[in-house]
Amino acid sequence: LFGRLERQAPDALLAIIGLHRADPRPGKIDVGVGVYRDATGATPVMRAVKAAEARLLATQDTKSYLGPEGDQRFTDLLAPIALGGALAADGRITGVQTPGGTGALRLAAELIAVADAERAVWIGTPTWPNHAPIFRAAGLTVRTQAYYDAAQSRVDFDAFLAGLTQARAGDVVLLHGCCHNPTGTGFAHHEWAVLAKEIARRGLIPLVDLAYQGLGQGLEEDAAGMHVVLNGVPEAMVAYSCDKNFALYRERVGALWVQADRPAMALPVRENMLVLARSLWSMPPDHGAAIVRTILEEPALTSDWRDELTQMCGRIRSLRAILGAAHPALAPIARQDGLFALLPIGRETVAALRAEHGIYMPDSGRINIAGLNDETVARFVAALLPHLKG
Ligand code: PLP
Ligand code: TYF
Repeated sequence: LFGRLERQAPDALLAIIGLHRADPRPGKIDVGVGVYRDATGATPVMRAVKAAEARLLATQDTKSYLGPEGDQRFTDLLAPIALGGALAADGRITGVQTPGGTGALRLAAELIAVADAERAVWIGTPTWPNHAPIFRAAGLTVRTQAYYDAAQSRVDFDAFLAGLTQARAGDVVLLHGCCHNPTGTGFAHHEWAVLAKEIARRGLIPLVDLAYQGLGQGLEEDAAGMHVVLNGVPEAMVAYSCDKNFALYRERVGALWVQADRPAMALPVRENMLVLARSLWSMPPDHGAAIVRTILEEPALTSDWRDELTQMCGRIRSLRAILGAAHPALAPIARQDGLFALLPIGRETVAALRAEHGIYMPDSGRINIAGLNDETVARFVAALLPHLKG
């Protein structure tokens, strides 16, 4: 049986962690994998998370099974933050805990497939390399449409809208809710409104991947575009990750919300989500969701979490401002959001930066802004400038 298997390449983004670690040069810079780093290069456990873990250790009296929905109080407390108060109270929307944003995307894919396996999923390019494989793994057809104008380092909104005209009514459109991976670009507020109208008019179903809420402009701001879409269409899905905004990465914390077209459909939708979850992972891991629940149950912890997140977001924004001011070709970075930016350089330059300067990024030229600090950003820019045009 296993003799039939072919070799597989490792995840290119995760491989950079090992390459950087193996480099003995003291001044090496890791702008590879997308995790937040503080000014010392660490990805610390957040204060509120530590406090919540201490409480859980002291008070948790069972590890017995929950159910396929996971910690429902976690999902219910998270809903007003992700969806806003009005949508969180909307009887058409139902949500369950998932193993990270990846689990939410996979559950969404499986739900689409059981409802109608003929629906295609439309994905703007470029995107997170795991998106297409997740939908294909559920047996769905993935189609791509242009999203990014590399020459201008901005969203090509006209091309994205033109891409939607190719979709059939009932197809699913994947949207990054904020902090686009890998480009850092996003739709302007008026573009979200146009998009919502177009999606509704064409009978498409938006699936919003919200993996970085609070790391762009702020918790409320980062979800505002998504709210416009949810309010403008009958059916929608939200794949949410707490792994970045609570820095819980390996704990695998996320949620999937599905908006049905009428309240009576929320229950059948939910029952199907639970059946699918049972065969995918039976029930999601508890610890990370219990941490988030504990933080959101306690106003003092919630406010400390928000403060630390705001500070993380501020650090990213100030690094963006420094990069944007360094060269005209980098100026768009100052106007973009989140951890990522796509540098206007080719693979040869990526290889040269790695070989000559110990600067690690994927071949796409995507950088994790938070991999820099006030000292390394100057060296990074100095190494990069000779390779930029204009
Ligand atoms: N969606 C995007 C755009 C991401 O960059 C990531 C990153 O890991 C995810 C989803 C998945 O997040 P998680 O680690 O919670 O599975
Ligand atoms: O794009 C990134 O760097 C993050 C982290 O298989 C990540 O989304 C990368 C690859 C992967 C899982 C997470």
